[in-house]
Amino acid sequence: MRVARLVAAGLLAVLAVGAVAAPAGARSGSIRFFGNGVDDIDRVKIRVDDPTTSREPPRPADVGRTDFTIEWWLRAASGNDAGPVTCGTNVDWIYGNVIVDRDRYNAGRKFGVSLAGGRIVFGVTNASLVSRTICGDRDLRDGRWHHVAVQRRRSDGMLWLWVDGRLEAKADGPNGDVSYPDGGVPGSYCGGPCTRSDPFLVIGAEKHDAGPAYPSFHGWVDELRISTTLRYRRAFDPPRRPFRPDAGTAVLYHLDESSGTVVHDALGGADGVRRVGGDPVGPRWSRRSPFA
Ligand SMILES: [Ca+2]
Ligand SMILES: [Ca+2]
Ligand SMILES: [Ca+2]
Repeated sequence: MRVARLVAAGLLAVLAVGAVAAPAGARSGSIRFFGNGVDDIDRVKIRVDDPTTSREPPRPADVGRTDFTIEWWLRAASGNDAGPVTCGTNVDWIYGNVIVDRDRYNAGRKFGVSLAGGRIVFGVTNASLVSRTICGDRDLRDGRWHHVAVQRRRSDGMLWLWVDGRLEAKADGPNGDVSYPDGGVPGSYCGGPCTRSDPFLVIGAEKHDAGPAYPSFHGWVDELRISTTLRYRRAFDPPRRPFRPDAGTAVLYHLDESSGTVVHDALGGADGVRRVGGDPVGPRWSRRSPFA
């Protein structure tokens, strides 16, 4: 009985590994953004809501109803010139070079991450428009890859910011559900309703193209994982290889595509779109990787 169970467990482990291993011949890579910040290009867009209906199945990238962790690797290029912001009870993360944007224009239940004065900045606003922005302390504009993780606890709104496995900031943030409201109607602040920006998670750019005061990220992003759990509770060694999906994984982007406009979610439920354009043309698939 015991042996049979062990054999079964081993078989399951083999099956699980086989199911998520990278296909033979796949190469590692990342995606490079150029900070264009105009015309809905130079970014990756992942839909989190369909504003025409409130009766659709849950979308995996629409986190905030539970705890969450958003993490990825980044390598800053030149051009991330946004100055430091004042951290505290505000939305000032929007003035950094925006890397992860789940904003809603002039509405609550939103969050995002940027680089301000080269430091990682993470902010959350709840349904009552109470906001909190927390700031890292190390300038990441050094040409190296860095692992960044931001976390939020649903029960009390606690926020954490980790860089290369070290806790750089922590604060008690606004409470409540910050997921995208189902069928939420975007406000008319984008030359009409913000239907092209609000209901998306945007990577690598400020989603509304609201102007030069709200700049976009210049550099590389790799291995973006969003989890519905708190991944980190103490200092940790940054991961040395790509993630494999587990029970806490909501979406996972290896960014190894090297061609095409589809940005594949390793779990298959939340493919994104690479919106290409600008000068220089971005975003571009890159062979750079923190795992080389
Ligand atoms: Ca990759
Ligand atoms: Ca709180
Ligand atoms: Ca929703």
